[in-house]
Formats: sequence, structure tokens, C-alpha cells
Amino acid sequence: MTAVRPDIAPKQAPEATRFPTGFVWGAATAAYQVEGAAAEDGRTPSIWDTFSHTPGKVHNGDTGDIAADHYHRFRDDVALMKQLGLKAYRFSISWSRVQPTGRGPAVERGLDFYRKLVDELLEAGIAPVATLYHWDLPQELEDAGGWPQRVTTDRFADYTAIMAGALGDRVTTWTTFNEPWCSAFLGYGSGVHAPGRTEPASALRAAHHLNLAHGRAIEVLRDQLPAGAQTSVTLNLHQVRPLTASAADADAARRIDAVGNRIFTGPMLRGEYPEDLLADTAHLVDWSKLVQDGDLAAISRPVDVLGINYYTPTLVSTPEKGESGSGNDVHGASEFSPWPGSEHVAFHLPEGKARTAMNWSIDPNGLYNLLMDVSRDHPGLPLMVTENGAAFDDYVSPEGRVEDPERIAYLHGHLDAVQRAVADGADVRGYFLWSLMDNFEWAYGYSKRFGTVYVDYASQRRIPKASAHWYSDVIRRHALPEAGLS
Ligand code: IFM
Repeated sequence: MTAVRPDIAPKQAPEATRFPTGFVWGAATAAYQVEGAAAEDGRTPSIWDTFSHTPGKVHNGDTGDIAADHYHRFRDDVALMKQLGLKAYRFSISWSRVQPTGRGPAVERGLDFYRKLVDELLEAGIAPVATLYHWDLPQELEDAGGWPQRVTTDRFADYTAIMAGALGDRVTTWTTFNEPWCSAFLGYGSGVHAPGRTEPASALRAAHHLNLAHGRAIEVLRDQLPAGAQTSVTLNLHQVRPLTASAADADAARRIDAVGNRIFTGPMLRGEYPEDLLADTAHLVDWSKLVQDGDLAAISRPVDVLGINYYTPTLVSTPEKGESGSGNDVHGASEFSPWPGSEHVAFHLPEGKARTAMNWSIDPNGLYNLLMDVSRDHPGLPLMVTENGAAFDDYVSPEGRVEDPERIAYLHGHLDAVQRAVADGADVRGYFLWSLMDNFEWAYGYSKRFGTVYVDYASQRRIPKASAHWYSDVIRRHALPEAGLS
């Protein structure tokens, strides 16, 4: 065996700190958050256009009308992605851009935008990862009842067929839904998201129909996509922890796990709704009528990859006497609970942990535990971290730079957690940073910056933050630098 002379050995990270071969490095965005061009080329309003234009719903009255103008600047954005060395780009499709009324024939100009975006990505050597639905239901479908109505699943199946027909020859990774929990429970429960309804029963009905629409879309994708295409769904699984070791707090955690996580993983990955969820919510919906014959078989059609979004853990207890049932829920202020059947659960922020600009506590171990828990509960299911990142109060220095050491530390900690989970047996295939660039952060408008690229909204100038250079270096090495170094 030839000895390697240390003085001429390539400067490579040691094997243990490298990521698995084929590990995908990406960044993510979503249509309403970045595209803009809200009324161009035939696009009609989605529920988020209506919601953001309703006074008092979004911070500062911000809307996605222009956003980061990705619709017009996608070529430059792809060039930037290439410069940063990204291997994959996760974007979502605006349903009302391609099928303005949510039914009927597609608008070619809308489809063309996505065709051009995908071609540009492929040309740059970046894999497109398409999400069919990231919260922007065509307003006409909401007017007809929205996700609480079963018929919306028919519309989603038709829309999926249109998109598979238009992009199936060039997009190999498809995600049905992004975070259906938010669509159901923030949209129809607490009402802090579009369409802003505060109807606990409708939220549960929406959750079932989102599940069903997912299963039906998987069937359509499987029928239409070439062999080898990958299907997936992305869930924001809550890493729920009880505040104390008491039985009461354990029960609070169980309730939130049921209505936050197992309401999706149960039917999707096991073909059943959890008994405790059905019992906790029986006063709100008649599940025996809501779930029809064949629904569970449809919902549980296998996916190739499970996407996991993680930002912060969820710490819960039973409320002290006199304490309100919501407390520090990270999902935004509302007098209505997003957690039907779990109204009497209190939420807490852990003591002594650093927080992001969202006031979310920073806890990379939550990601490690989540990946390990899902691997244990669903062995053999490949995982992908489809979102992870942090908002901080970034600004441009007089020298024109954006220094974001807290974001670098956040990303380092969470990528280290991914690596530890992989070392301990979790089959994690990739990581998508949220977000490629600053964008419309829903009810917070433009006040929260999650991007690794800074967007000066007045000029639409892009400035890669220090974290973008750091991430680029991680991708190039396929490994993390020593802690603290960048
Ligand atoms: O911006 C959102 C994204 O749209 C969905 N996941 C969480 C992100 C940060 O809040």
C-alpha cells in the first residue's frame, strides 16, 4: 500500500464529516412568495392574493403582487444558483397561473413560464424539484367551498394531470403538497393564513381532502410520468416535546402529535387515521362519513421520498389554571386555535435558547430527533429535508455586504444534525435550504428575511449573503467546515 504523504494529501474533509455520495444540495422557494407578476399572462387571484389584499391580514399591507419578481428574473436567478453551485432547485407551481379558474383547459402562457424555468435549470445542470401546491388555491375554488369540500380533490387531480403532461418529460422529482398542516389548520382553523376561515370542523375536513388529493395526485403522476420519476409529499412534522415528565403533559404532547403529525403520516404511510385523533375530534366531525370507502387506499399510495420541513421544536403542556390554551404557539397570533381537539394545550418557548427573528427557538437536535423518529416509525422510507433555515434582521453594510453569522451558525448546526442522523442510520437523501432568496413571508409580509440571498425590494437587486458563500463552500466540499470556520 502506498502511504499518503500528509504534506501533499488533498485538502478534503475526513470521511466521517462528508455527506453520503449522491446527497442532493438544494434551495427552495414557493410561487406566491417569489414570482410576482400576479396578474400577468392570464394568472387570476389565488386565495393568497385575496387574503393579502384584505386590510389587516398581512403585516404592513404587503402582497405578493411583485414579490421578488422571479417571474421576470428567473434567468438571472438560475445563473446565481449555478454560481453558488446548487445541485437542485425546489420551486412550486402557481395553480391559478396555469389553470386560472381551477378547472378546464390550461393557459399555455402560464405553462410556458414553468417550461422555460425548468429548461433554464436543466441547462445549468440544476435538478428541478416541482411542488404542485404551496398554499395558493385558485380563488374560484375557494368560492366553491375550498378544501373542506371533497370536489376540490377532483380539481386537484385534473390540475396534476395538466402539469404532469406539460413537465413530465423534464421534471423527475414531484411533490404533491407542501405542509398540508398549514393549509388546513392555519387556513381554516386559526385563520392566520388564507383563506382566513376560523372553523375547526372545516380545518379537519380540509385535512382529509388534502390527504385524498395527495393520494389521487400520486396515482395521476404514477400513470403519466416516465419510469424513474420520483414522487413525494412534504410535511412540516412537529417535533413535539412535553414540558415536564407528568402524565398530563405527555397527553398534551400526544394530542398535538396526533393533529399535527399523525393526521397526515397515519393515512399516507399506514393507510389509517390514528384512533386517538378520531376520538379527540369526534365532537367536531363525523369521520365515518368524511372518510369514504377507498379513500385510505388512495391516500396511502406509496411515495418514493418523504420531504420533511423543520425549523423549531414544539414544547407543550396542559395549561395551568387560568392560563390560556394557546400560549407561545409559534404559528402566529389568533384568538382561534389551529389545533382542533387540542384547545387545552399550552405552548412554551424553551428557556435559555437563542431565537430567530420569528422568535423560534434554535434547536438542531430537534431535526436530529425528527429524522431518527421518522426513520424508526417508517423504516425503508427515504427522507429529504425539503426546508430548513432561519430569518434574521439582515441589512446591507455600507460596503455593500450582508453578514449573517447567525444564519451560518444555524445552518451549520442543522446540517451537522442531518449528518449525525445519517451516521446513525437515517436514510436522508438531500437538504434544501429555505430559502434561496428573501421573499414574501405570508402573514409577516416582507418583514422577515429567510433568504441566503438578500433581495433589495426597491431595486430587486440580489446580494448573496455571507451564508450563501458559506453554503456554496459546503456544497463544493460535500462536507461541513470545522465548527466556527467558514
Ligand atoms: O416561508 C415558509 C414556507 O412557505 C413554508 N415553510 C416555512 C417557511 C418559513 O416560515
